[in-house]
Amino acid sequence: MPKNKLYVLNGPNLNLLGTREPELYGRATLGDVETLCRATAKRFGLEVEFRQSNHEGEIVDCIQEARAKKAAGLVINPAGFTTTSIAILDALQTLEAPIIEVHITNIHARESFRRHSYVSLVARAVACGFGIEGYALAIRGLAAMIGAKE
Ligand code: CA2
Repeated sequence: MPKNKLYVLNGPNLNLLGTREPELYGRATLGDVETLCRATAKRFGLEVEFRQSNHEGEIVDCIQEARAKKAAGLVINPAGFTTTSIAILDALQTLEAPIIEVHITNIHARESFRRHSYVSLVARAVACGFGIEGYALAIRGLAAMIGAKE
């Protein structure tokens, strides 16, 4: 089976993108993010499994699914679980494929409690502060890491 599937996971409240706090998170919706991810991945011959959940255990299930399906890589915006979830960290630690962490905002320029990320312990790279373009950058970087050519 060819390893051409990327998982793009989104944590709690990201389903609200584009509907509230546009000054912080912009006006693009999560649907726009999905379209951007699919278009970027397609340039490298990659497919995207795009998910969002408000529930920690569901995100753990998605990570386990990515492992079982032998995903070529995983992009995750853990949102509010970034700073709290050892369960998500534990699940990510079982993956061999590269993991890229994305944050729409620059978490280092916000409240100090947003700065500590459990996910960063296992992420090969982090994109933060680029708005939704960070997802496209993450996929381009992942493609380079796994040798997928444009
Ligand atoms: O900048 C990011 O992408 C964050 O991961 C977003 C999280 C926040 O807890 C992280 O510190 C940084 C919050 C996601 C909430 O998404 C909303 C989107 C629109 C309106 C309200 C919330």
